[in-house]
Amino acid sequence: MLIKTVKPGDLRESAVTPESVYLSRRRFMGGMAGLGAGLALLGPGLASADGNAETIGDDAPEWLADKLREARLGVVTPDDPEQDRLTPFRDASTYNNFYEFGPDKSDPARLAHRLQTAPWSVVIDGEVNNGGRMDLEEIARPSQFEERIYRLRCVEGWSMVIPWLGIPLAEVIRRADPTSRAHYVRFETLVDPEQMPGQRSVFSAIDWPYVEGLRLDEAMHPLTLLAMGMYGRELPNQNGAPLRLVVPWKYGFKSIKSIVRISLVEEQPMNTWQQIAPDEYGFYANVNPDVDHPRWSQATERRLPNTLFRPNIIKTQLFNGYADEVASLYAGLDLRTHY
Ligand SMILES: Nc1nc2c(c(=O)[nH]1)N[C@H]1C(S)=C(S)[C@@H](COP(=O)(O)O)O[C@H]1N2
Ligand SMILES: [Mo]
Repeated sequence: MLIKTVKPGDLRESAVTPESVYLSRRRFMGGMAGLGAGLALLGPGLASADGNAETIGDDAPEWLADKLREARLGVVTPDDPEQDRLTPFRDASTYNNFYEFGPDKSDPARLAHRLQTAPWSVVIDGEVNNGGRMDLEEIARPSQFEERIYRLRCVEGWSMVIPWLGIPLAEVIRRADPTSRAHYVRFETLVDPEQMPGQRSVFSAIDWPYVEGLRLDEAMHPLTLLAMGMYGRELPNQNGAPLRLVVPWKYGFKSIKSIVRISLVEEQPMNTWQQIAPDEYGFYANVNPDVDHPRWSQATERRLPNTLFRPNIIKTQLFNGYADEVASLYAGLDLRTHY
């Protein structure tokens, strides 16, 4: 698998983008992109060409619209030019898991528009020398936004390819200046039953807030992204606006949405799905075709969009195809017991 990292000095996307991705981007553009369109591809045209996505700046605060516009292409997943075509924005923004808005795939798109995403602040605390409550803009301002085209593999057995926009989590953590006791990072989603109907449901098994965690070295890995946009625009609320984690080599449940707290901690945090069903969901949750879920195989996945006549079942790859980049993080760890 090929991951192309673009150096800050590279300005012409067509010169540095692997052919397959460049083609997928052109397909996504509906044939509107000219060769050598360069960074213009990352501008509002990318969003509007799709016909579904809104234009950057419609809803985003001005500072965020500027950051999204200035994004450069970072890391992409060009593995297979047919399989790894971008998932249409419409599928990525209507087929969601976001239990705060309900258990059905259609609940978040239907109900998340209620969520107020500006102003938004995040508390950074725990084992840090430079923590505190920060405005989203304060968190984002010092970093260059990047576009990252990643696979997203849900533990339920479906997957997508999504172009995220955001900043490396490592930069935010570095600025918080962790102490020597910081070994893990713990994340929390907003709790607000008024805005999040799923949190009012008596049927939910989740003990809110939704919590996730990473080992510090996983959090500092260059592939780990804090996303504030996708498909050239701000994040739709149903995808975790205004700030969500994206860890492409792990099952989707690790990629926690609508984050309000990032804590550097000494002990391994208990994450929501492990708390609910520890035999089925662990802390690591690395994508692994050889370790089945107790109730289903993880050897294959259904790549969206699919139909009855084109089920689009593909082979799942170890670490979701990012093994070259991340396998060394797990040297000596038994992936069967540490699922
Ligand atoms: N706060 C919160 N984050 C969450 C979830 C959730 O229910 N609540 N679902 C997770 C799961 S199971 C998946 S597969 C991804 C889905 O992200 P998407 O809807 O943007 O595709 O979000 C993850 N992040
Ligand atoms: Mo998931």
